[in-house]
Amino acid sequence: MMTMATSRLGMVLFGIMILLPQCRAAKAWEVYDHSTPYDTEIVSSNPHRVEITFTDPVAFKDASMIDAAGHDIPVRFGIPEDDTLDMLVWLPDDLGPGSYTLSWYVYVTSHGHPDSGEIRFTIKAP
Ligand SMILES: [Cu+2]
Repeated sequence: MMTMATSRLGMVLFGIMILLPQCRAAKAWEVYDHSTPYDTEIVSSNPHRVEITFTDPVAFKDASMIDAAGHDIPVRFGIPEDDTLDMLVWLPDDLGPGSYTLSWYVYVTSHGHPDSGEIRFTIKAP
């Protein structure tokens, strides 16, 4: 009886482990690797574009940006067709000095879940 119970428990535990999302088992929920400019970077002029690099392939979802006052700054974004580890966000040409928060949203293809984050950067006054 004891053996039967133990083996059933084992089967259940094994089943749970298989059903756990890959990222949780591997503790790799976070797919953000780095960005240019990096989070909290202070740059001396408009960087014109932000490049975000991920550790695992992602599919594009969305990106948006606000200034220090919370106003929306229009941005254009995309993931290069042949490069699913990078997301590019183009900034307005007339982006002036100030602090900005760029939010990104992606779908992590190999993990089967969405992910998002923020990159804050500051353009120094001349
Ligand atoms: Cu994951």
